[in-house]
Amino acid sequence: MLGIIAQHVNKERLEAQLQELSMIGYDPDKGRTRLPYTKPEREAVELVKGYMESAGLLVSFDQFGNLFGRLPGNSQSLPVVMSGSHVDTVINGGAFDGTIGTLSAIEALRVIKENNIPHNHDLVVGVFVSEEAARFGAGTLGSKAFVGDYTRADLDRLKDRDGVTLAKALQEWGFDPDLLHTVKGNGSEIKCFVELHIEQSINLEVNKIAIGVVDQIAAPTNLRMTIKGKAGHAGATPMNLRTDAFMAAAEIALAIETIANTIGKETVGTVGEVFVNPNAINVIPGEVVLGIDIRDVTTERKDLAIEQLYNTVEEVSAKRGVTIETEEIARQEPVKTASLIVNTIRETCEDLGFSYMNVTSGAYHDALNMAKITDIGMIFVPSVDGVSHAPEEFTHIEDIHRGAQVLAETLVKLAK
Ligand code: HGY
Ligand code: MN
Ligand code: MN
Ligand code: MN
Repeated sequence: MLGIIAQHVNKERLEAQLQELSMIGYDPDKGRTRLPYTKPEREAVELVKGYMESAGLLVSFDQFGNLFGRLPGNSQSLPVVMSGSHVDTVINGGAFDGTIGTLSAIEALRVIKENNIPHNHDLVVGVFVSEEAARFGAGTLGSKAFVGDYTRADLDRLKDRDGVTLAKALQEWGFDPDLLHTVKGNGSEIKCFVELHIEQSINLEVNKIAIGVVDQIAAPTNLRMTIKGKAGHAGATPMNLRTDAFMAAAEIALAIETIANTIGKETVGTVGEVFVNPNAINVIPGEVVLGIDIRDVTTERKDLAIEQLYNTVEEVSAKRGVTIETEEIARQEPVKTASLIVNTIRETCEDLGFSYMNVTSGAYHDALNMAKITDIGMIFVPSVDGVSHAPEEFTHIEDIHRGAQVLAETLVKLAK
């Protein structure tokens, strides 16, 4: 059966669906913006639901808004083999992050069904909502709920920058946050979860390798830091009488860069959000709010980075006379992929004659949460110039097609 499935994976159909999906939330000057639980994300989920239906899958939603397409296997009593990804984006994002894993998983199940490829386990595609942290400051919300990691209180705790809670956002789209307990596992035992994704870095491109076999996935701690100083006159206030919240924030931001550069190669730190109040050119900033993302592939190093950051916060607060409150919005732990899945992906690359190499994922994915309840694996395809989370994000359709072929063959092997 080797290669028979791969041969049917339809590159033109994938390309057309990617093109159609990429136009949702698209602005020619800015790229795509499909924030969680906004009209563009829901429109994208509806479009993908249509693709699932035309592929002949059994479609359902859970009470978190996650979408599932199921292809029943020959025996209904076995745990399901899952794939999938997400269709939301960051602000001004690209067309490939999340979408290629979603569409390729649907394509794989369509090809398996249309060619009557035998498989005992049910095959399920999961489209997890709210994978990006761009709205609520925490990412992978849909898969976190799917693995049972959120409490009802979390849905009231997490808020967007307009103060809209996650619970309210769910309700606006007709989902019931009080039914959160029904979301876990969507009623199925999961045998494994395999996600295809763009690499979002440059290893595959630089090494001219077709497929990345992911060995570990980095995880974030997301912090929201409120720095309070004293607003004042930008001209009349002597420098020695200022309590400038922005200068304190700047010192903290530069310390994050130094900490990330000194602890380890995979230790990274980003200040992606800065809110300056009152944000007027002739007013000394009285308050600044920073959105901070610290990651590593080991918990020890990530915790060391956070500890050093908190030490810096103490020093800056004492030195500058500002008060600093820090809220931990999310904390996830790095994971390793499962050797069963890794070996199946590698074997499939050999069968199909595709070059492959081990890669570490600096980005997190829904697979990070799925690792809590099942064996996971990830397949990467090259990102041009390693760019992602920007309109310039690009991956060639030939690479996507190869990734989809590897995914389809791998899923059938795991679902036998
Ligand atoms: O931020 C991430 O790593 C992912 O793309 N949401
Ligand atoms: Mn992303
Ligand atoms: Mn992604
Ligand atoms: Mn580093």
